[in-house]
Amino acid sequence: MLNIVIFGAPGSGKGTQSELIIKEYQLDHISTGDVLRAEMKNETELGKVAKEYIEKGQLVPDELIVNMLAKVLDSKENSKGVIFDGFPRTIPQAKALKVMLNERGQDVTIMLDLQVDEAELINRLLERGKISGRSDDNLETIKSRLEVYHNQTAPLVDFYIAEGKHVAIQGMGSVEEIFGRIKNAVDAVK
Ligand code: B4P
Repeated sequence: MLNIVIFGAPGSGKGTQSELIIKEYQLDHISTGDVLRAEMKNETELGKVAKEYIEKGQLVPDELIVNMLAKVLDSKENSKGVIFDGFPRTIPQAKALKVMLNERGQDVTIMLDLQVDEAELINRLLERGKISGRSDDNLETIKSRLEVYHNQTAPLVDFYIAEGKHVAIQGMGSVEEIFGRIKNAVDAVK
């Protein structure tokens, strides 16, 4: 099993690179952002709660995310491995993922930490906002998302360094260049 956590600030290229990784390694993809946006679109109970947090640039509470993730993970039982995109985003989520995978006789294989300058992140998200229609791709919300990232999500780097799973990936440059760096890192552990 090849279980990859793709990690980085908002706009660092997690979703973009995930698509290429899935094709290359035939993995299943779990994007908590995509699942939440589908719940919002379908106006489910979870979607209604999530909307309130996402529109403010805040994280959806851990308990809701972990329950949601457990259900999605059960639906991927026979896969060659999973790419976790946008999850975990907090230390409690990382601990919960470890328990969930260990219960299934698995673990995280590698954590790819996409490193991108802040000005570039803001620029990418503003550009995406022009076409995505996403309610969180505006300057005010982007600023809160970046602050939340620094306070709540960035500490995960130390968690995965301690686990011996962390690999830093230079996330500036063309999509293809960055994917080349990712392939080198994944091929070294698979
Ligand atoms: P996500 O959907 O995970 O969104 P994201 O971090 O904003 O985007 P991502 O990093 O995937 O985008 P990408 O860089 O690929 O989360 C949205 C919200 O959902 C969160 O703020 C939170 O509220 C909630 N949420 C999700 N997961 C949660 C969790 N686990 N716990 C709690 N809450 C959670 O793309 C950005 C843009 O850059 C694109 O337009 C792309 O085309 C462009 N781009 C990518 N690579 C590029 C490159 N190399 N050069 C130039 N442009 C590039």
